[in-house]
Amino acid sequence: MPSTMSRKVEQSRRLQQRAESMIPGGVNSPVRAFRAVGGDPPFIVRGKGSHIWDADENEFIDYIGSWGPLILGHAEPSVLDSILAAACNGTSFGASTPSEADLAELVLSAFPHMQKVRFVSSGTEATMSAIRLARAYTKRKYIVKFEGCYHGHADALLVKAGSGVATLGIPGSAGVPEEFIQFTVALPFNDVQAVEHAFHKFKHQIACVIVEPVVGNMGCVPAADDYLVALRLITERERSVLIFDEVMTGFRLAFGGAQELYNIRPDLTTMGKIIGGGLPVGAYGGPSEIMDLVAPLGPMYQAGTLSGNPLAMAAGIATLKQLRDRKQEIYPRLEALSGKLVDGVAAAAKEAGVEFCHNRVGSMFTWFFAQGPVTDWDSAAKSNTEAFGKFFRTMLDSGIYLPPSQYEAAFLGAAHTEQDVEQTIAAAKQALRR
Ligand code: HOZ
Repeated sequence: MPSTMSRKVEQSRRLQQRAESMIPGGVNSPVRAFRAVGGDPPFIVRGKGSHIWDADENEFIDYIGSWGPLILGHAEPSVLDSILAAACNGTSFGASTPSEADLAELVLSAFPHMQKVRFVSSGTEATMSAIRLARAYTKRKYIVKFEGCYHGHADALLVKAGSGVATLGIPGSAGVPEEFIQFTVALPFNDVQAVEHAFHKFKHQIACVIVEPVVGNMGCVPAADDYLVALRLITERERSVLIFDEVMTGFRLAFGGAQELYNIRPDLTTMGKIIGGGLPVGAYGGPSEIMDLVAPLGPMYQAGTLSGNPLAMAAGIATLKQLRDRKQEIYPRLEALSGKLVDGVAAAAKEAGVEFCHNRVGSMFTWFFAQGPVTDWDSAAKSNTEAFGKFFRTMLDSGIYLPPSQYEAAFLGAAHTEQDVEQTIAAAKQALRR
């Protein structure tokens, strides 16, 4: 069980210093450096189920789950077996392997609007490619995205982006020439009028609207009632492509993602995380009418040496098969356990008189240190990030590993137990009282 108070940090601190001498910030993805919350980032050496251990042998209940992919938990036996079996046959060929169509079949079975899917190696590649495809299909230049949404780090998408960009308070990114973002229109999330206005202003010029149907990258922020319906209706009317970025929500909120949950069919869907079962993967898909523009069938070019990598396919297949076969059990349980956790901590905050609100959809959630409601980037940005940092550090010292940023969603998985949840609520009670 996780220790109740205070953790050893000597080994992690030594590893961080070593990494810092060679890797920018000592990390290969900025949020991991804990700049927004302070303290020593634990160096993780092992995970099993819902728990992870660091180099100082501290044990944590993990609510990051590798930022979403590990819905079945760490080192899940069927996923490991599948990866090992694939690895024994070789790790990469740069040629087609049978497992690519096996994973494609599973993905297409869950997302009825998709007739074809292309695998890439990350969510960034998936969204970047989907946008290129939308531009190829419509022969238009402008794209609409929403403030606080994050769709990877392609140049044109680093405009008012969420995730690490929001965490570090970077307005955009250095190194992105103005000309590269001149066709990116960033609008407030959950504001239908802003979308109508943009389509009026850029008449017949908007290739696509890309949206996280439940935002996970400014913390968890759900779409308001009928917002996604409005986006669907407007994009249809304007013959613009609607892209659901389901990198986080795909196979998490339901087997068929947010589009199943809300019963809305986008034109293109991007995915990542869960479909790779913890190995690097991304995907984009849609109807053949659009997907057949992708090379070699059509003129939209996109390629990758490790695309469709057999190990990633194996991990994804094992994960999706479990989710498919156990969906009647897994998703209702995720809903119930996440509800208990999120409400339990919210009640503790109320009792402690802390300014606090929460958002949750299924097993994605965020506790905001803000009065709320948090419905868009402006309201999320009102959060007291100092109070969040304090809460985060106290929870970490109590063996609870939350995302080290107010602006990243937390995830619960199938391996979490009632005991994990009770222990987390108890730790939060103490932390909030302080
Ligand atoms: N910004 C990523 C999640 N939204 C974090 C990825 C990582 O650090 O692994």
